[in-house]
Amino acid sequence: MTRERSPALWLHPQPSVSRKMPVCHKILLLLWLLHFSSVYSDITDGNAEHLKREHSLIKPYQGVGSSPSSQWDFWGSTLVTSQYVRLTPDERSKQGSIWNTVPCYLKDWEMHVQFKIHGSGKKNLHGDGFAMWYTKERLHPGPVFGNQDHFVGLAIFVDTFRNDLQGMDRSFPYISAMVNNGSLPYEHGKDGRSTELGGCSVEVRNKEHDTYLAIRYSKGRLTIMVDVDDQNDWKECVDIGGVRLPTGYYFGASAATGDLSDNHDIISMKMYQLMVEHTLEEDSQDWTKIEPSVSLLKSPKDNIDDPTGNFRSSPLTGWKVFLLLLCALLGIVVCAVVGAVVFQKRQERNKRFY
Ligand SMILES: [Ca+2]
Repeated sequence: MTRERSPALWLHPQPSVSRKMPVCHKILLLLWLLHFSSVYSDITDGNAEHLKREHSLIKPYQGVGSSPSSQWDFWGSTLVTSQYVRLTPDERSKQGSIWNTVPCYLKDWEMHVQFKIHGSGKKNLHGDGFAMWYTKERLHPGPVFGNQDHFVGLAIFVDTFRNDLQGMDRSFPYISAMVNNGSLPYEHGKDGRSTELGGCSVEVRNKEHDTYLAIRYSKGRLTIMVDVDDQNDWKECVDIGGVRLPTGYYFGASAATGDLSDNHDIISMKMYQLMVEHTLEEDSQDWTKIEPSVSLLKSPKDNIDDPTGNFRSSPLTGWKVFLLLLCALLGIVVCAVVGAVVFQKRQERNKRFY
C-alpha cells in the first residue's frame, strides 16, 4: 500500500457552511475560516514535498545488504524478506537494526514509518520495543533498543514494556522522543522518562491494520504523529520547538527483546524533503557542525509564544486580534439589525391580526 501524504493533511478539514445557519454564525464561521486559511497558507506556500529514495526503505527492499552500493546495512537478528524487515523475531534476547548508509543533508524533512509489532505474548507480557534514529554514528549495537547508549542525535522510542513500576500514570506502549549530545544515558529502568522531550501512549501491538509513525523536523520544530487506528488520520504525539539537529547524520531503526519478546517489523521508511525557506544567516552557517540540543523543554501546546513554531497555528498577532474583534463587532451589529427587522415585521404582522 502506498501512501503519499501532504504535511498539510495533518490539519483538520474545513467544515462546509450550512445554508440554514444564522447570519451571525456564518460571519463568525467565515472569520474562523479566514484565520484558518492564513494558517493553512503558511504551510502550503512554497512547501512541497519530495520523496528521497536514497533515504527511503521501500518494498521489495532492493539495495539492502552488504554490497558497496547498498543504501541500507543491517545487523544482528534483522531478517529482510520481500514484504518486511524484521528487526527481531518473537524470541527472547534478540537485537537487530537497519541503517541508511547515506548521510542525510536535508535541513527540513519528514520520515513516514510503517511498522508492525506483533507476537504471541499476552498483554504486558511482551517487549521491549523499537527505536527510530537520526544519529551521528551508525551500526553501533548496544543496550538502548539494540543501539548504543550515550548516542549523539535524535531517538524516537516505541517502548512496549513498562520497566518503571512507579510510573503507573502512563500506559504502554509509550512513544517518546529524546535528543542527546552524547552526555546523557538512556535509563531503561525509568523507561527513559528523565530524558524524554515528550510522548504519548498508543496501542500499537497486534493490529490487523497498518500502523504508521511520522517524524517531522523543520525549522527547529520536532513533531511526531501517529496513525494506528485505521482511520487514515494522523494524531499528534509530540510537538516541541527549539530542537537543534545537524545535517549529515544517519537514519536507522533498531529493536530488542529481553525475557519477553515480539516481532518488530519495519514495512517502510519514506523520507520526504520539505521545501522550507531559511534566512541568509541560517543558510550561511555550517549545519554539519550543529550540536544536538533542545532549548525549549515545554511543549508548544503549553507555550504559544514559541518563536520557532512555523507550521501549526501561530499565536494571534495584534492586528489579527483587532481584525477579529472588529469582525465580531460587525457580526453583532448585523445580528442586531437583522433581529430588529424581524422583530418589527412580526410586530406589524401581529398588529394586522389583532
Ligand atoms: Ca521499557
